[in-house]
Amino acid sequence: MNKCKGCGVVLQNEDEIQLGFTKNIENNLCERCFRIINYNEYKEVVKDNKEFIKILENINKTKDLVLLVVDLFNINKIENILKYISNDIILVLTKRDLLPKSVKDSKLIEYVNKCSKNVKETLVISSTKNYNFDLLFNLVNKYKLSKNVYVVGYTNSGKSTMINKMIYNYSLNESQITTSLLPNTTVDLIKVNINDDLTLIDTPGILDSGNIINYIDKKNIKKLLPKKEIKPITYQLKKETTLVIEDIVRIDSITDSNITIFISNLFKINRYYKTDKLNNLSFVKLDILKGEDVVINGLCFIKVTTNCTLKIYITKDVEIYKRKSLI
Ligand SMILES: Nc1nc2c(ncn2[C@@H]2O[C@H](COP(=O)(O)OP(=O)(O)O)[C@@H](O)[C@H]2O)c(=O)[nH]1
Ligand SMILES: [Mg+2]
Repeated sequence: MNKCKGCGVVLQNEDEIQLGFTKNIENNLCERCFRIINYNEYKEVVKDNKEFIKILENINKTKDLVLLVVDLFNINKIENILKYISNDIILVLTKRDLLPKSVKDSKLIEYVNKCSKNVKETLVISSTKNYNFDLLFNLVNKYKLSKNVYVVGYTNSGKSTMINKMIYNYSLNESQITTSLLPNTTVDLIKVNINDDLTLIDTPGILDSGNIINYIDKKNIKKLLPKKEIKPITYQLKKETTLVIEDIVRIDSITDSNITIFISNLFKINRYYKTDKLNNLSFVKLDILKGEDVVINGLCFIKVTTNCTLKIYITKDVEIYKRKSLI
């Protein structure tokens, strides 16, 4: 039984529609991975979180070390995963390169401090910048209980990219796992031998149904993930002023407000006074205190520096919540 080296699916050459199809069963990659890697074409796979929870339950039985990979832009929802894991955990906060350099790593680590007693260590990395990988590698070797170490987290958090960087840095093995902007790229468990004493096991991620990635078109999906460090934009808004981010979200300042938006620099933001743009979308109205952020899941976060009221219009299934300021 051959498995695809890109996504972990069992290869088959019988049914073109089903996952794992390849014309030649001797290939290393399924056709879907081949197309993602070579043509940036993506075929949607719908996965059920039940499957992912079953994987976590099986990981629990092993007692092996778990690397829980968390995208720094989606730092708040880790409890949903932690509740399934009783193994020792190293919490890996990734995509550091996208947050402003001025923010201290220690502040980010402090933010998630004591989220679970299983967490042995927390560190901040960037896979694209190869930042802190020696530290990660040392911690993995220090805490692993057998040669197997599982890598888990939300889909798109950066698990496969991190493993590829581990391969690049520390392994003679050359094969790479498929990564992409879109959810559900990794389909099944993939064992990656880093050396004789260490095997990293990649897993498909849990889907976050409130993430905007599930609800916007391909053109905008490409913009969601910034290519370089985010330059936050600060606005002092008079009441009845509105910010419109392309055709995706509308933010009304009901009171005067002072806000800083952390969003991919690829999106254009326009300011209006008394507009009716996008007011057909559903909305939430939030009273926000100084020292809080509003998170629009998967799109941006907004740091608020004076108490204010914002009304946010967006497609109804996208989750919006308040949290203690991250930065
Ligand atoms: N800027 C930046 N992007 C990253 C980093 N790690 C992963 N990504 C991007 O995040 C997206 C999802 O990564 P992937 O590894 O496929 O996520 P997975 O679903 O958790 O395996 C891809 O577009 C990656 O290029 C990082 O450290 N910095
Ligand atoms: Mg993956």
